[in-house]
Parts: sequence; structure tokens; C-alpha cells
Amino acid sequence: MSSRRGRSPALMLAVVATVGLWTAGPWTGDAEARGFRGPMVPNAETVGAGCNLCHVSGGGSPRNQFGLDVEALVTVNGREVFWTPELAALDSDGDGFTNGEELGDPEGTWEPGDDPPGDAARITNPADPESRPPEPVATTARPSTWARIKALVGAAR
Ligand SMILES: [Ca+2]
Ligand SMILES: [Ca+2]
Repeated sequence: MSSRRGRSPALMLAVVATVGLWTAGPWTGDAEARGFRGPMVPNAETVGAGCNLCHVSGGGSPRNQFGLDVEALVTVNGREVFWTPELAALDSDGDGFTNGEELGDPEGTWEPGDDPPGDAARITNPADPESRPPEPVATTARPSTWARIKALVGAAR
């Protein structure tokens, strides 16, 4: 058996290229063919899930529920606009927030090329039920809080 030092770099490159092409097979073409859909979703870049916005484990893997909901609106490799009020109104991952609420466009009126809608800090993944917009922060005290404060001040006098 020969040591690694004895192998030519050109041979190693050829082996790596051959194995890479063989293992990529149809997946590479599939992933590249539909990579154009990411920019057709508002705030897809902010979500940061890449192909997993629609797929379980990278381009070419089975679709998650959001991906299945998108798939229902397009043809194979079709370039139809699929971000619509209908898709925005669905809650694909069942977390209680619609796809539009998670992606900053509750009405589903954003179009590719428009500025990213909504508050970037509230953008979450419509395919991940663990990813949800943060609860709104209370900015005013509730009346019951003021009643308790008054009672404490009154008790102190
Ligand atoms: Ca959701
Ligand atoms: Ca979610």
C-alpha cells in the first residue's frame, strides 16, 4: 500500500472531480434549476435558511410544508410568481403565524425587486415551527399595575 505522499496531485484532483460529479448527479441540476425561487420570497435572505426555506435538507431533498405549498402554485421549473395573498395567508409550519406575518408581508403584496418588507428583527422562518416572531414588548403599564402601585403608595402613607 502506498503512502499519501506518493500520490500525484493531478490524480487526486481527477478522483475528487469524478466522485463529486458522480455523487452530485441530478441533485445539482435540480438545486440550481430552482435556486431562482429564493429571491421570489420576501425577506428570504433575512431568514437565512437558503434552500431549506423550501427543502428539508438542502436543494433536491424532500420539500418541507412551505415548499409543498409553493410547489402547489408553480409548474416544474416554472417561473410563475407564487408569493401571493393566498400563500401569505397560509400558516405552513402551523406555529400560529401566517407565512406573511413571518416574512414581514402579511398581505402578500410584496413583489420581487421591491424593498424587503416589514421589520427585519421580526422576520422568521415560515417552514420552522420553532422560529416565530417575538412577542410584542409591552410599552405601557396595564391598569392593574397602576392600581397595585397606588395601593402600595397608599399603604405606605
Ligand atoms: Ca407559520
Ligand atoms: Ca415559523
